[in-house]
Amino acid sequence: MQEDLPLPEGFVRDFNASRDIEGLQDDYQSLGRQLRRRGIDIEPIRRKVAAFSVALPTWGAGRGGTRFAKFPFDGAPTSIYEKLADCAVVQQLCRITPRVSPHFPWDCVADYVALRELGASLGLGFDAVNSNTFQDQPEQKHSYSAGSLSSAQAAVRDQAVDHNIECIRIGKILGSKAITVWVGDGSNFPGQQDFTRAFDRYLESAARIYAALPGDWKMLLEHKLFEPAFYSSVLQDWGSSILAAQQLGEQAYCLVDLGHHAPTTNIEQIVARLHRFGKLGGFHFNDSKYGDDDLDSGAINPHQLFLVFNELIEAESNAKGSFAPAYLIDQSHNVTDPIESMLASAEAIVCAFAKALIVDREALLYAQESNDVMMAFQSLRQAYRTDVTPLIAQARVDAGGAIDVLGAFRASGWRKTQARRRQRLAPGTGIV
Ligand code: AFD
Ligand code: MN
Ligand code: MN
Repeated sequence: MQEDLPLPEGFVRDFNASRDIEGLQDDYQSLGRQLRRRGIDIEPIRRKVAAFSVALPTWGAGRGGTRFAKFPFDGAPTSIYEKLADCAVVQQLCRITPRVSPHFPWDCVADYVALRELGASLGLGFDAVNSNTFQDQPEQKHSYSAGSLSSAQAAVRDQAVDHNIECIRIGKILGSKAITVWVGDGSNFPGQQDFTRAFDRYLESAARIYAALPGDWKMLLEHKLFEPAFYSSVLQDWGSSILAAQQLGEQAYCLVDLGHHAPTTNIEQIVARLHRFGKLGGFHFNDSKYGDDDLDSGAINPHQLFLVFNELIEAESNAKGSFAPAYLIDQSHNVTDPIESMLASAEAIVCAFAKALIVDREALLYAQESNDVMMAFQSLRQAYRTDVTPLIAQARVDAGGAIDVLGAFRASGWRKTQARRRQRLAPGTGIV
């Protein structure tokens, strides 16, 4: 498939040539010497960084918003086609986001074969599909106002199950290999819902979706502690999620969204626990200060992001069977240009990954086994303190990406060009 990349052929090359490529090479060599003094060869690390990837959310290309307002911006994408073009700009500049994760019915089209081909021409594949039974659609027969997969009404559950099975059908055409199911089911008042009967209804519906999975697919169960105004949610934490995944079967896994826990939750410990029982399905990366804020990954708590990746590197080194968690950026871009936030977030995520790769795991293990608290902590702290940005940038440039992703995006004039081409969205109607 001939790639029809959104930015002109040669734009990245010319941009890089106008920047200090030699300076970057010096910094990379210097980091290599620093790591060599620790007994670490930078080249295998660079190769792993070059092979790293994280998917982009189609919905992240559009304007996000709060419960109260959404403030559109000029040049915002107004269709899945324009979202794909924006995601392709991210990939063309950063080189580590080669897949998008679509969301239905927001991304429904008449021809999914053509959509898959358009994605391929833009250098994009399709990752997990996302179903949506947390909103009512205009022509929908039964409302989800009292729940969807866990609804007390069988007709509502049937409609929600059918929607998920339709998402699987679409995903098969797009080349996806997983479906992520997040439901906004729960209760607002004590007594509104019987906890057990609601969870049993959720499990029964999830089993019907699971039965429709192709043999090489995964079903990712995304738990979430609360929504504003909630008293309880049906799949509220990793405990309920692993119980459900274990009951559903070996193709069911737990999906950890970094914003879906009570503040102060030790998320990296959840990662270790889910992996230990073979149920770690993947992550939705974002950051938060108070709730499910969907802020840019690493913007608030980069240390937590590093600790999550430290557990992932540890898990991969003692993987039981395959280790292939799905990585997705799941953010809401309320005030920034979504492309800039996705570029910055992809870089923060791969930085955390690279820092976790340079943890001296032998020294860490030795310190842990000998109860040397300070040296165990310093094993992590030394890696976290290391500036890996030259490594990230060199790997990106070697892969044909930009030496400075935000500078390149702004120099491209992409958003201004799109503002002239794309329809202006009225306030409050920003595309989800
Ligand atoms: C919302 C939910 C959840 C889900 C995402 C996409 O909180 O994170 O994964 O929408 O459906 O952010
Ligand atoms: Mn999510
Ligand atoms: Mn969320």
